Amino acid sequence: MGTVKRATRRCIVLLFATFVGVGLLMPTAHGAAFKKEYKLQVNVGPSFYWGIGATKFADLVKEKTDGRILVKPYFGSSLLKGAQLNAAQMVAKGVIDCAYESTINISPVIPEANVFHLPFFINSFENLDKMKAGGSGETVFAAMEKVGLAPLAWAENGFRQITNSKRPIEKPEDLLGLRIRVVGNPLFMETFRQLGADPVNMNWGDAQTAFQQGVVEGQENPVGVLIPVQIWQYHQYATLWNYLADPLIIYWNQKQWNEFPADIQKAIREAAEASGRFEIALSRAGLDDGESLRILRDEFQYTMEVPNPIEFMESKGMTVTRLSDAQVKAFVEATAPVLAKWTEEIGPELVKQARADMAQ
Ligand code: X2X
Repeated sequence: MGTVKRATRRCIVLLFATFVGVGLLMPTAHGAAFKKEYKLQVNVGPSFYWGIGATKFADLVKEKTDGRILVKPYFGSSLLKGAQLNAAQMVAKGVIDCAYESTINISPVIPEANVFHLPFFINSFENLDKMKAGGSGETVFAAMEKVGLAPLAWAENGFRQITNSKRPIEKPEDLLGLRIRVVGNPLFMETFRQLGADPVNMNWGDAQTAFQQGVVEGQENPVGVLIPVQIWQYHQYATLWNYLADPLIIYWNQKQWNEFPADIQKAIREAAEASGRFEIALSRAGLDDGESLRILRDEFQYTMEVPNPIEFMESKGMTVTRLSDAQVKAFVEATAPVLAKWTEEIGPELVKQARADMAQ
């Protein structure tokens, strides 16, 4: 019996020593504390430019951290059961680790993000880039930091265009009574009501079924969304009106972010920036002066499957309407009350800042 007891004691001593030893060997604050997988929220599917950007981000994080950090994209808002507008709240709480997400979907938590969604306010890539790089972008990032989010970089869904199954939209009256699916952000509902349309809000997952079933007659999304959903199957008419921009932001739960060692933070931030540059070029390819196609080819050795999205939609039988400056002016005037009201909601200072950024 004595031998058994002694053996047991020796065993306990050994175990204890092992624990102490491991404890001493283990890096104390960081290192060993990484999760097996970091969940990345993405509202759309993997074949959208936005989804391709999210996959690129995950790949680059793995590469740049030598496999220490593994990010897994969860597409179609599967982590949120489709409730796209809850993304920022869930990342702030730490229920989801990070997101590759639209400024529209962040707006319930960050009302400042609606500065990008004011109707007929931005209208060009150049203006959008000036806002992101200027005080407007800074204000949005600072607001995120205040609620427990760490913004890392910008990407892009694109300027949103309208499609419908009834008629070409050339003037505000053409929208009268059209049942249009919009995202559940009140600014979108009010913009379309102001134009005389009949907006209904639904999550993206439900929207795709609604297009198929003809529950709605129209919708608004950038070409990077119109092409993968093959919108021409449901809507014959598209109007390129650039009525508002939809940037994406790559962001992380702030508490978790602050606990990462500096080298990991640096690697992830670089991955976010590079994937954002790549994804913005995908979203703009064929829509700018050729710069985005050049970036894709020279910097990423990437050949676009659809180098000219507008021609591509036309080749599928769509009637694509481009608005003249005078036609755009009619929409600017028709939506002016919404712009005025939402300037107050967002904060006149931020809207003033946005105008100053664009005038740079
Ligand atoms: O819901 C939409 O329309 C989408 C896919 O563009 C966004 O997530 C904002």
